[in-house]
Amino acid sequence: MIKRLWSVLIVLALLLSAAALGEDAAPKEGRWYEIFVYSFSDSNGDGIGDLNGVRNKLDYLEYLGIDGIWLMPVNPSPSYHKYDVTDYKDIDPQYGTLDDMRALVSECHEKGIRVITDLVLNHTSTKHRWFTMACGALRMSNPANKYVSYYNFYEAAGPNRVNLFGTNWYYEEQFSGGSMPDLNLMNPQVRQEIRSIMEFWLSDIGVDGFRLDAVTSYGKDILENIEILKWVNDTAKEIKPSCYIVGEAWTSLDQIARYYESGIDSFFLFPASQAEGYIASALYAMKPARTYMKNLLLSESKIDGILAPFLGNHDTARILGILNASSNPALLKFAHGIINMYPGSVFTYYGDEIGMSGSGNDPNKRIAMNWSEEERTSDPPGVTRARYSYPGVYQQMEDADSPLNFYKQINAIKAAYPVIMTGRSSEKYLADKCCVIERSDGTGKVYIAINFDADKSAQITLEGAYTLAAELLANGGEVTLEGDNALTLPPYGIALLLEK
Ligand SMILES: [Ca+2]
Ligand SMILES: [Ca+2]
Repeated sequence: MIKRLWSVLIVLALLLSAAALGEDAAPKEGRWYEIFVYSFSDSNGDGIGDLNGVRNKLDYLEYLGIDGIWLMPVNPSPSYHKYDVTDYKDIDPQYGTLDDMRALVSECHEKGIRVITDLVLNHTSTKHRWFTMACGALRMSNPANKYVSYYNFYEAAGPNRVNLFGTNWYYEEQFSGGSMPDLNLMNPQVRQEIRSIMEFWLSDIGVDGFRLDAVTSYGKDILENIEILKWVNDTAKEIKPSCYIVGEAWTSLDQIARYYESGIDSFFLFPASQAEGYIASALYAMKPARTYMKNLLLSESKIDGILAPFLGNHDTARILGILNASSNPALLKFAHGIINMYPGSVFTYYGDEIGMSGSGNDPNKRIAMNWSEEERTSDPPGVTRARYSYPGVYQQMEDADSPLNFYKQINAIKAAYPVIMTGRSSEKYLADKCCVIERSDGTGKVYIAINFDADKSAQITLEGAYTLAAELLANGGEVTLEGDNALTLPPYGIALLLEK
């Protein structure tokens, strides 16, 4: 009997450790999709996107073949974008309820989709209770009140300081001329609050991690920022070891590389995005393959962690306009193709997969997701230009050659060859307009061949023997591999090879 009990216990222990291993061993690299809830999908007819709207689109997220979604802030906030939070443990009523959020997370998990949410720690709303308590105390000449120490108050004016009306006090504020006061992240009481907020989201709601807003503004300098980030990371991983955290450090590659010292899993690879970024500049360079290869290898050599490349996000002009690709779907597809051949976690901003446009003021970059002409949310307030160059989702689903189906194909290939995401790169072949990257780690090895030429095929003769594993043809044509090593790639063609 005792012997049997022991064997049952051993089997149980094995099962438990396998389950724990399974969770912790899941690679953090993945295919991520950024959603602005306001503009994504409306479930209750008020015109504003909401959490149940996202739930209604889970089939679409599954169709895309992504590993996870990043929800821009969902907390109560007086602004449409919600980056100024008034309550870190609730959902903005425009978006729904905590129960809706729990349901969204659990339904995503059923489909194998991870969920991370924006965690805006640098500042709160002026309407957050902590700030109104602090201001009330200062107006009563009580600077010793604990909430005063939650923020950075000064008795003198200075840069990034806003006068507290009716007093001689000034508070630190960096982003909006007064409505987003900076928290004092060096204050242990503030950190206790943050620990409790992270416990709430990771344990009670069940999210899989966070996107950290504005980390370069956390403290007084980069050393302080890294120290705060290290604390955030250690605390979050203590609560949920498997959680994935990605930070917004909108700065140079060298500075981004330093931020990885905090232990945070990823920082967005801003130098790859936008008009001057690695992708757009490679596409317009005289020697695009050399430009692409150089920046890829440079990023990997400097960064010790998971890269997080992206073409654009809610703060940048959309890639469609940057590339002037409104009537050049091949170029749009190819841009998605080559950003996705970076290792790590590639983030796609909602709508970029269908070629949505947006530039100028912030709301223009956050217009309604184009499901169809009949099915869109209202645009966020302040939009001055909302134009759609490509058909909506439903129409693109029916067209095998659409940008949407090309993006879906990219994700399917990455699922079949996850070493694309988890491996590291080295140069196998390089010419001005075509290159072959070796991508490998302990789990496998693939060769990624890319032809950057918009008009001409590329002929590449490789050493060794290969088989053709997959192809991504942004501009049609055909890939051929003759005699195990003579590869022909059509214009804007990408091929995956395996060693024979
Ligand atoms: Ca709604
Ligand atoms: Ca700050």
